[in-house]
Amino acid sequence: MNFYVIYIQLLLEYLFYGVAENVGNFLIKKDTKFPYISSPTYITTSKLECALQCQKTQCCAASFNGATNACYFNATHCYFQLEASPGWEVLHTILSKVFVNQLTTWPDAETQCISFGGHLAKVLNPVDDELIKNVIPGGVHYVWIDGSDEGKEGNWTWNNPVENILLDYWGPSRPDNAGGDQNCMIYRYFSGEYLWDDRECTDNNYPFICDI
Ligand SMILES: [Ca+2]
Ligand SMILES: [Ca+2]
Repeated sequence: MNFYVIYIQLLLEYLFYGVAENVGNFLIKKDTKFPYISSPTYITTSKLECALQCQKTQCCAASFNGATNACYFNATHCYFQLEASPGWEVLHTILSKVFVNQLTTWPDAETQCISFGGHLAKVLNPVDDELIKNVIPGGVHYVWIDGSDEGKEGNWTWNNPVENILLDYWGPSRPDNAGGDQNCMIYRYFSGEYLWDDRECTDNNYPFICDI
């Protein structure tokens, strides 16, 4: 993989003094929790490699351009309000939510997440919910995540490791176990927002999100 490290002093200035401004291909909004950004790095890679490389170097958020495979990430500080310009999307990788745009079954999604060094994404707190919604590209209406009730109908848990599901982001009247065999969890776009639904685990139709 080729890496090009670019230090952009302007970025520091904007984050110290500006609220929101375009920097190159980025729109950076100041985050009051983290007063400055340092050592931004530009690489050319795929989105997954962008996220994995960001994760390896403990960056908190990356911006990825799908047209050029360019990846730009911050090595030391998280910017929850960092927004990408058109054509770019923001990956929050230290909090480990990585969208993988391959349509597959729930078990295969988990296998692939394991191959990346993680598992299907869990929602253990409201930040997880927000991060997942942030990494789902526009127009994608179904995305596998980790929950299932395969062990016992109606007993929903996170897997790997097994944990109780403490939050409730279920969609209207969900889980409904429609057809009698819906045992795997998905984020689904319900008229304006992403909420949980249960689907057949063998549906070979959905991208997924890993915790890596
Ligand atoms: Ca079920
Ligand atoms: Ca359902």
